[in-house]
This record gives sequence, structure tokens and C-alpha cells, in this order.
Amino acid sequence: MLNIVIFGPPGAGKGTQSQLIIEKYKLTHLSTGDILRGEIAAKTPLGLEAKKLTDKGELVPDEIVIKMVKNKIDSAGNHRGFIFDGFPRTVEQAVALDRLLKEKGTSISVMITLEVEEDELIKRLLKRCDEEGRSDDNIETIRNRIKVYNDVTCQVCDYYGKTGRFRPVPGTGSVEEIFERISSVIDEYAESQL
Ligand code: B4P
Repeated sequence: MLNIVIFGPPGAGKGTQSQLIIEKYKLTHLSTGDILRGEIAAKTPLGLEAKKLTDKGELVPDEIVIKMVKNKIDSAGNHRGFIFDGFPRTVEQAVALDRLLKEKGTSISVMITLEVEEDELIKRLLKRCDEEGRSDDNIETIRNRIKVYNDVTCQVCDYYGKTGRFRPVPGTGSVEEIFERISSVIDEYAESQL
């Protein structure tokens, strides 16, 4: 199995690149942001709680996110592997993910980090706000999301770096150029693991 984590700050293009990765490598997409937005749209108790946090740019508690991911992994059936998009975002989530995959006899092959400057992130997210009106894409929330990334989420890079699974990729340029960079990293792992 090929299991990839696509990582980076808010607006780095994780969701955008995940769509291309799924098409080319036929992996199962698991985006915690998408799952949470689904819960929010359905106004479930979890969604109502999550909305309060995402609207402030805060992370949803590990316990809740890990349970959501476990359900998805357990119900995946036969497949070639996962692309984890926006998860893990804390070291606790990364440790839990390793444990959940170990129970299934598999592991994370590589963590690909999209590196993008803060000015560019803000520009992209404000543009998305104009186009899609996502409630967490206003300037105040964006600044807090970037702060949470720098203070907490970044530590996940060291976690994967210690086990030689961390691969940074420049995340600026056209979507196609970035995808070529990502593909050449995935191809190093794909042959032996698919
Ligand atoms: P996410 O849904 O993961 O959102 P994101 O980080 O904002 O976006 P992403 O990096 O995927 O950017 P995209 O491709 O869309 O999280 C939302 C919230 O949910 C979090 O803030 C948190 O509160 C909560 N949450 C999620 N997971 C969690 C977890 N594990 N634990 C706790 N809480 C969690 O790209 C952004 C924009 O840039 C798009 O408009 C796109 O068109 C554009 N773009 C992409 N590539 C571009 C390029 N190369 N050039 C120019 N523009 C580009």
C-alpha cells in the first residue's frame, strides 16, 4: 500500500494537489477539513462544536479528529492506499495515525510538505473567500490559522523527519508545476509499494 500525508500551512494547496494525486495514483482521499465541513453543513452536534473552533482558526480537539479518521480507515475496504490531507495536524494525531495504520499492517510511506510564503498564503485564501465565501477564510481567522500552524502543526514535520519520511516541496508556481514535483517524489515510493 502507498500511504501519503500531504502537509503544509493553510492555503498551501493540499486539497488542490490531493485531487490530482487521487486521479493519477488512485488513492483513497481522507481530508479532515472536508469531513468537518460535512458535519458543519449537516448541523450535527459535532459540526456545531467544530464550527465554533474552525471559525476562529483553532484546531478541533485531537480526540474527535482521531475518532473520525479511525472510522474512515476502518470502512475503507480494499484499496491501494490513502492520501491524508490536512491530517495529522498535531504530534498526537501523527502518533495515533501510525498506530491505526500498524493495526492494518501498513504505514505512512512519505509526508510531502508544500512550502509557501505567508504573503502568498494570505493572498490565496482571501481570493478563495471572494470566490467560495468559506467562513474561515477572513483575514483575522487566516492569521490565527497560520499562527496555529507555526506554533503547533509544524512540529509534525520533526516527527516524520526523525524517521526519514519528511520531503519538502516548493509550493509556488502553477498547479501543474507543483504536481510534477510531487509526482517525482511519489514515484520514488510508488513502484515498491503499490
Ligand atoms: P483544511 O480544509 O485542511 O484547509 P486549508 O488548510 O485551508 O486548505 P488547503 O491547504 O487544502 O488549501 P487549498 O488546496 O484549498 O482545514 C480547515 C480547518 O479545519 C482548519 O483550520 C481546522 O480548524 C480544521 N481541521 C482540519 N483538519 C484538522 C485536524 N486534523 N485537526 C484539527 N483541526 C482540523 O488551496 C487554497 C486556495 O489556494 C484555493 O483557493 C486554491 O485554488 C488556491 N491554490 C492552490 N494551489 C495554488 C497555486 N499553485 N497557485 C495559486 N493558487 C493556488
